[in-house]
Amino acid sequence: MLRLHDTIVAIATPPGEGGIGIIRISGEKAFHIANRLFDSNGKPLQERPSHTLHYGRIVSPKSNEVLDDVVASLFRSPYSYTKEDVVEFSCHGGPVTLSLVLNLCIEEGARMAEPGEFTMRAFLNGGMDLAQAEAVCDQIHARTVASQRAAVRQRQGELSKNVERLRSDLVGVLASIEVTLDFSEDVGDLDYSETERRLEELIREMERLINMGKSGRLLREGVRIAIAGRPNVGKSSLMNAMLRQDRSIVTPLPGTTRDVIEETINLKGVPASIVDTAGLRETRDIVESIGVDRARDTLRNSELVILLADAVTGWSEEDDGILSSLSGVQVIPVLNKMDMVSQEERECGLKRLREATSQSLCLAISAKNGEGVLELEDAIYSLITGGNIALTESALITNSRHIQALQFAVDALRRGLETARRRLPPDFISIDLRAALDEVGKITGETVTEEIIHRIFQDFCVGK
Ligand SMILES: Nc1nc2c(ncn2[C@@H]2O[C@H](COP(=O)(O)OP(=O)(O)OP(=O)(O)O)[C@@H](O)[C@H]2O)c(=O)[nH]1
Ligand SMILES: [Mg+2]
Repeated sequence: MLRLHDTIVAIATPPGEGGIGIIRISGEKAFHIANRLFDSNGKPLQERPSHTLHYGRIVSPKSNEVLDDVVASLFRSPYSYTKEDVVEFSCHGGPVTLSLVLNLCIEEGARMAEPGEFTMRAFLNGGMDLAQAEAVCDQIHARTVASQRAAVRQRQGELSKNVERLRSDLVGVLASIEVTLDFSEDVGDLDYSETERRLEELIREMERLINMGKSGRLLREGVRIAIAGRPNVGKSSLMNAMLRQDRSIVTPLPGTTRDVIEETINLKGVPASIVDTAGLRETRDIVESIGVDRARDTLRNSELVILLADAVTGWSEEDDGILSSLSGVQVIPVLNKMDMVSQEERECGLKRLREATSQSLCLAISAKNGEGVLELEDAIYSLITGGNIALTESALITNSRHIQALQFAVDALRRGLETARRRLPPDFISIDLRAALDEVGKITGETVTEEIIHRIFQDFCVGK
């Protein structure tokens, strides 16, 4: 249930030690509670103007003990993040100090805030729409500059503006249909071909957004890229080359890597996890065989697998086995150790790789000296973004929830379009348009259920 009437409190800064730690209180009793703890030898906080700062001490009302010297920032409703009365204490940033001050606030009647509850209130009180609220969380979690930029743009309402435009166009079409239901003597019958034209246009525009979202999603959710291959082909060396750091152990012994090793890289703005796995082979070694099982699990759960083969030993039957175990996963075949072979052998090896994998895009690299690694990263980027080079500049839509809502809206509009084409009665069309309107409204939160709201804000941090 949405509880909007309690006054909530949380530590708004990350856990641990820091220069400053902030306690944030929001709700009807924020000023009252803050004032009970705050001693500045002056007027009570309730009588001070909004958007002012006050230096004072936090004193326990029960024991009179001084807990900290702080600065209180005052924001009066509706001019605050949550649109409610808000007081923030900037304390010394130690976890013990902060939890003592937090407890005092709770003793004085505040309730501990749930994750994202401040932002949820901002949304419910009309300070921002749902897409903007979700972008707050995305900005906090952003792992690359491109993801951060996309989140800021969405928080500033760029997506919302587009969605609003779609909504109003949709409402326009709906109105032109419904007016013929109510006042057909005055306005005449529905212009079916005009309705078809407008629906087709709406579908085109929505599909354009959905297509953008297919790669835009990567900025928010990232992508998992695993390296697979026989033992000793150079998987860990490639992992280290892509990380530009010696992360994974490399030795001349086959069976070196036994666990799944995962690290994040910034792939031209896309946050990507690179996963090194154990070399795939039948083995009696119990530790290694657990590693091989884990490798297989990882490969199934990755968006892209770099299938590494060895240029010196060439493509083998084992490689065939590995390839067939990867059916259903997007694979990029790569020939490693090209520094060990002649130009001619390399071309031969690549040709063999293309035939064996039936893929035209096969690359040769040397994980050891770094040759070809940048080209590999470029190829991976184009594969995962579907060739959308401008992704990081233009990502308007990044959230799967929004993409799905648009897809459902398109499905409904297509049904409506079909109805119009068959010249069925106008109220049949309007049912589908209403369904589409409902879906579009879910993006900005006009038509969203309480359950969805809770699910969205669950992923936030406490204090945001
Ligand atoms: N010359 C050359 N040697 C390489 C290259 N890549 C890897 N090696 C060598 O090949 C051996 C195995 O490399 P690793 O990176 O440990 O191979 P791996 O696939 O992770 O092996 P496992 O973890 O055992 O499955 C090491 O001696 C590396 O130095 C390369 O591009 N050129
Ligand atoms: Mg290894």
